[in-house]
Amino acid sequence: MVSLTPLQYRADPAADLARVEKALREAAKTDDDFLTEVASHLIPAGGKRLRPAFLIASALSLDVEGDKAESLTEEMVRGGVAVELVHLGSLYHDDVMDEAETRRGIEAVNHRWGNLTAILAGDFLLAKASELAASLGTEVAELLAATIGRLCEGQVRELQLIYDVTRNEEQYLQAISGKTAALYATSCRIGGIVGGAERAVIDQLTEFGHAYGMAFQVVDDILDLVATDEELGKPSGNDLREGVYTLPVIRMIASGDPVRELLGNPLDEETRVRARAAVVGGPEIATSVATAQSFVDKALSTLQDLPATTGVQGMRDAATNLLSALNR
Ligand code: GRG
Repeated sequence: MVSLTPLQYRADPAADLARVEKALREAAKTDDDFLTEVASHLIPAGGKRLRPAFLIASALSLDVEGDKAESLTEEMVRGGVAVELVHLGSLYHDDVMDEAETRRGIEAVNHRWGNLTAILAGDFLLAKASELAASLGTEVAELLAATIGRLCEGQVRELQLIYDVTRNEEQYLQAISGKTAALYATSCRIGGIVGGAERAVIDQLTEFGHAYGMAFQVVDDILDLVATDEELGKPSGNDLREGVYTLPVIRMIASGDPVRELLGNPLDEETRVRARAAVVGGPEIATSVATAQSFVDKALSTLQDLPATTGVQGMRDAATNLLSALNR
């Protein structure tokens, strides 16, 4: 399976992430055994834990002594769990919308227990995230609440233009800014806040997270077209099937390519294969990779004047390596 490169923000981030993991499992527990089972379902199934990792890396970005396990505070762990719970809750809801059968290689929550249960368990995860965020102060609580709103806005922008062959680049970038980049930006911002960084640095970290998140989603969308079913762990060209026209497709349609005639409606299997082959064979994959690279460059430039701590180096490496997922 293709996986986007995880974040090595210190020599051994595993010990930090083990603390996040334990707290994450605790956060999904409740007095009701059934709700605990449903809310915990996707946690042991994997996931890269990128958002908590960015939060901790950001929190440690000014830690010039560097690389000390004891520098990880309880607040950083709680922040990491909060952003991962928002991500997880959004996956539960996303899988309901997509009628997904699998997620992280196991049966999706909606498929196993039905939509109503999946929606409620997703709500529960968001509630737990909010509770943890509130324990970190009103600024973090407000930030996380606003971010959940941004995710919903991004997703609605995407939904409004399903199967719409007139979807343009600006509309695409607005949607991914909300549905993906907002939570990366907030993860880095909360890291800066709980790490005690000064305001200007907190803003730089936030900008890094946003630019990284934009690059991440563009790469994810390219992979959906170019990777094989085995590499993705799900059928490739899924976005085309669902009528979500991503950057390469938008550009190909705008160029006047006849692929437009194949799109605009739900596709049968044969047409999806043809449409995907057309996009993969066109120049728009390379120009979209260049767009992802420009977001990576932007992310790197925001970190330019920060000290070369292991936290900052890890964030730089994660951004630099992002496009390597495409060189399979
Ligand atoms: C209720 C918070 C909330 C949102 C509702 C459904 C929805 C609105 C938004 C969906 C947002 C969404 C699914 C965006 C895609 C994000 C994304 C890139 C997911 C994949 O992230 P990875 O690769 O996944 O980090 P793992 O499994 O590694 O954690």
